[in-house]
Amino acid sequence: MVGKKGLQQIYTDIKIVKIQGATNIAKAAVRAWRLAPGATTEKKLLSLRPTEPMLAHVVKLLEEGVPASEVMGHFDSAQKKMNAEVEKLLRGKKKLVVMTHCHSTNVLKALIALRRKKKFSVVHTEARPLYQGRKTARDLSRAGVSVETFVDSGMDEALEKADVVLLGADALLKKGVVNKVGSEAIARLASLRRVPVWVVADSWKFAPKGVKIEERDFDEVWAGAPRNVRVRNPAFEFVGKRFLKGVISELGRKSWDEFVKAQKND
Ligand code: RUB
Repeated sequence: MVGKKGLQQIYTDIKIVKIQGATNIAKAAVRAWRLAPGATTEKKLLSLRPTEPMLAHVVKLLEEGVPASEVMGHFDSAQKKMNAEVEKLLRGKKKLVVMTHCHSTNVLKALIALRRKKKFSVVHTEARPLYQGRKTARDLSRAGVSVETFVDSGMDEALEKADVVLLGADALLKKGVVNKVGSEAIARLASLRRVPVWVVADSWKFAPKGVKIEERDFDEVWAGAPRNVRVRNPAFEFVGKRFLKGVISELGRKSWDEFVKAQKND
């Protein structure tokens, strides 16, 4: 009975974005599977966040019989490799300012690991309407990193200060990345300013067939909007590979095409 209640809680927390970000969602899926392995759990998990291929990848592995402990172990070992690659990329830079958007576990953990090796600061945007950027600011501040927070519409001001942009990813596609709405504008502006943009992401987010972009409840943006006003709330957007230097994953630092080549494309 306790298990069942715990399971419902996991579903609700994923749905209402209390559990948020691709890695945390995938880890929560493993916890749900441990409570109730089988087809019903699989179906329910897959229905919760359509823009999260890592969730689908993890569920497939569990369904094929890969032990939950092995799946969980992947996240930490992949993260360590990403941390090392981010350090290699950034260690030479003096007075480093890193820009990021929303909240990405892969980016955050890499930056927190970098903090032990060198001094840098972070500029970031809030990620309206759910303000996941504030979680980024809190996590970094706790780790002793100086942070400047900008409203989303101040992204160009933030970019003016940045030496590099590190974006997380929900889905890695053949032609670019799907990440939190706002990522595309940041990447386009960064390319005008010649600030390099790298995606830091676990390769389990690769989705060769693409993903459905989730549009969330309009109430998150404007509850009680006037009649004739249609409030739009797309949670994610696609950023083409031409705006990206490439992807830093557990497979190393690669250009987009090199990364895609290293994947199974079926
Ligand atoms: C979060 C978001 C993040 C990626 C990062 O969106 O877009 O950039 O999920 O993934 P939401 P990770 O808050 O709507 O889930 O955390 O694995 O780095």
